[in-house]
Amino acid sequence: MALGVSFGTAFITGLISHFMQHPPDWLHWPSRPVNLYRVTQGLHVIGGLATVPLLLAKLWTVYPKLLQWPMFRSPAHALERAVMLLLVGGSLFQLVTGVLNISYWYPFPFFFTVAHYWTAYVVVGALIIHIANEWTKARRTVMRKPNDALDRRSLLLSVFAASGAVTLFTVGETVSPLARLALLAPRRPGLGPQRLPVNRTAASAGVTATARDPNWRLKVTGRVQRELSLSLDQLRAMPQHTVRLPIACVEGWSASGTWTGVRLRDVLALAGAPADTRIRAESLQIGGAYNSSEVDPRHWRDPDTLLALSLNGEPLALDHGYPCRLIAPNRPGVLQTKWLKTLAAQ
Ligand SMILES: Nc1nc2c(c(=O)[nH]1)N[C@H]1C(S)=C(S)[C@@H](COP(=O)(O)O)O[C@H]1N2
Ligand SMILES: [Mo]
Repeated sequence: MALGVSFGTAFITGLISHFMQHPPDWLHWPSRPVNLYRVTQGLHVIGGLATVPLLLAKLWTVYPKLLQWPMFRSPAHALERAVMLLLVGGSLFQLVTGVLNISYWYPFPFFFTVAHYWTAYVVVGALIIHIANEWTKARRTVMRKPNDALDRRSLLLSVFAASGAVTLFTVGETVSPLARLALLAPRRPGLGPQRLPVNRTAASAGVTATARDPNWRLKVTGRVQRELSLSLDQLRAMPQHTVRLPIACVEGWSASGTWTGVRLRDVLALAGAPADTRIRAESLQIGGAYNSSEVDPRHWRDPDTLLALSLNGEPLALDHGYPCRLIAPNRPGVLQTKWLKTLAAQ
């Protein structure tokens, strides 16, 4: 039952994350509450980690069935076993690839997000069939007082203790008062330049020279009345706003910062961009999966959506996107594009 709940939660929060990053035309994701994605993705990743002991314990209790003989008693039994193969194989695949992904280790030949996304449907499909098949039997077992109640209790207690320990030692990657306990987490709030973690550094993005170029300009192009080319000084001369917003990485860690800069909507008003346009924010970074992102109208019209020039009271560090980066409420970290070069109205 615990596995059913945790897989269900992972599936829903995973779909949220997927469709936030790949929104179909009819879906307009709200920009509020500002911490919503931080919560759903924290649940996805930390809940997923806490699921590892649950799944291992479950497999340990059922593995003798793997060796049962004859392998297939009937066509129906063969089909049932095929579904179990998908369920067990798929579940292990999701947990293993998820853990490897947040550890930045990619020993597999496929692209993580695509494989993790499609396997989720296979696992949930197989899980629904499995629950339907086992419902009556499981109900009976749960209701009945087991003759080895002590064994069952100690097994459950140790499994939940293991799950709880995993949670306790990772949850600090998003709940900052517990940051010091986040020993199992790959990123910790507070660690990094300007007290904020960094995933992709300027050096690894290959922008150290272009980002420091004194002739850097922010270009506003596309479906606008006036194209703009703004220097850093011109951006600094516009009305500045300060907001407190998190970077909420898809890998589960998140941390709030105090960002100061120009409202995206002010710059777009200056350029005369239409109210319904989507903005493509492009980085100086050449190549890489996250060198651009799209900002839908709900997000760019939000007063908290900034072209940030400073973080925690200092000019933006190079690794945080100097000279100018996007920061918007309720958006995955991958869409908070650093080292901006162009805003193109679609
Ligand atoms: N140009 C560019 N911007 C980027 C990225 C990137 O790889 N390239 N990574 C994104 C990811 S995955 C995250 S979580 C945030 C992290 O921002 P920070 O390094 O300032 O904490 O930046 C985002 N912006
Ligand atoms: Mo990220």
